[in-house]
Amino acid sequence: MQTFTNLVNGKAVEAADHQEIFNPATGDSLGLAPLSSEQDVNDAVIAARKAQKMWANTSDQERQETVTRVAEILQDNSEYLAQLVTREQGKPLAGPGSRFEIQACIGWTQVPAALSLPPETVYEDEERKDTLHRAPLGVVAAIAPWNWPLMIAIWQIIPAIRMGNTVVLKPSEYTPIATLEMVRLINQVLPPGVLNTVSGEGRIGAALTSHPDIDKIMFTGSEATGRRIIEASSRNLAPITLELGGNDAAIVVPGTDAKAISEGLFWGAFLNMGQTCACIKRLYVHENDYDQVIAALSDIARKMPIGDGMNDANLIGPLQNEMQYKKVKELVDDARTNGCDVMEFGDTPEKGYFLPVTLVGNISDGQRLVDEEQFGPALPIVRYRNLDDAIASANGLSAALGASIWANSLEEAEPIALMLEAGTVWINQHGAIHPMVPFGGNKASGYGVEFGLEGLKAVTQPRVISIKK
Ligand code: TXE
Repeated sequence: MQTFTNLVNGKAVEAADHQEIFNPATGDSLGLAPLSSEQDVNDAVIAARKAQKMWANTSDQERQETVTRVAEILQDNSEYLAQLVTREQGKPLAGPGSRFEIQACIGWTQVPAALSLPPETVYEDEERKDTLHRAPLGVVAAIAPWNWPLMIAIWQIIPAIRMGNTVVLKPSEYTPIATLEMVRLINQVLPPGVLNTVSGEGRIGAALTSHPDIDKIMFTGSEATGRRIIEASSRNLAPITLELGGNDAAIVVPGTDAKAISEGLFWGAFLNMGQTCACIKRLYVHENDYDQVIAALSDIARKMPIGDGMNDANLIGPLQNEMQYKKVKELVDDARTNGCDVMEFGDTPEKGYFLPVTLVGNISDGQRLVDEEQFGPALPIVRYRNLDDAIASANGLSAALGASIWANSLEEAEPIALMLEAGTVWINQHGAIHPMVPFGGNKASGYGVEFGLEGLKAVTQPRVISIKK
């Protein structure tokens, strides 16, 4: 059985303990992942601290070139990494699956490589000149989730490194192997200590985020853990970028052509079996359009091939883990018990954490499947009578990562978009993130943004040089 290792100061670290990782589609073993100790966390932070001054002193151009080489390594190993992601995380190779995830990793590496934050003159008159410089923060603790294990790790690692920080990354305990392999590969072009890993459960994440020598925390995960991390950061005063998932609403404006939007709605909701932070998690449809929208979505759902994602024919895979599988099942069962219309599509294999593609009609706000983040392939479709009610529903929860408006024309959609409380409001698309476009949550979905120039600023600290003329 293969044993995977963490990497600290450019070297593989033997762990005292391990956990076995299994393929969620087949139950097959993938190998042993390391379980770090608190001492390992300390060693990784020390290594990152030691490397940081040297790394910050390299030229901007040198760091750009290094990050560009990281993108090349990802490209050269893209099929190997995609297959590992499918076997560990479950998303299919095909469609918007693991090959798509690796291509996203490459894009989210190339773009920060090409961006820079040169000094900026913020004020000047006859007597003075004030210039804002962006200095690295120092050592970044990155805590990654299991839904897009490589892509989200890249979102955390690359801007940090690009701006002269060093990183200690902890992958999710559900999906450590592909991430550790990615780190091993990209370390070929990084100086020792620039990127280090620790692995294990929340306890190890807590040891890392509360470590006194951490200067910045990047976290994507649940709201409950986000709150714990905020408390932990009182030990190191590290600023935090917090992406805490969402319960994104999509509103279909009355009279919108259901067929024209159905493909976008479908993948907006079922991307990665719904295990995506910015997925459509509740769909609001006018009562006159309700039947057509359900029929159009059912047509797509009926044809969706479900199964082991290593088979290129399959577009829907298993849930990643038992916790999530049980949670989604529980929310759908709750809706069924309450008399909702549960429509299930597709033949699910007997083995593995598979659930059918599920549309749930005859449901309303206040039911658990609507109000709680299901993070799975079960979409509640809520009828509305007045657009104002749908807008109030969309804004009615504390989660506020994304939202979307679906309409025949921009004239109809844009005024509604401005009324929605969310970090991003998409029009006729959902979850359409881009490496140049800032992304982050409002309200309980977190704070701070990632991507683009704003994302780079978030891993720097401003330093002003003020000159008397
Ligand atoms: O999340 P956790 P889990 C949602 C989704 C899911 C739920 C729970 O609804 O059902 O969260 O998932 C690390 N200090 N999302 O249990 O616990 C942990 O080891 C520091 C939405 O996986 O938040 C892992 O690496 N770190 C989300 C990471 O935090 C700690 C994506 C996320 O785990 C820690 C994933 C602590 N005290 C789940 N405790 C999104 N935003 O898209 C745990 N961790």
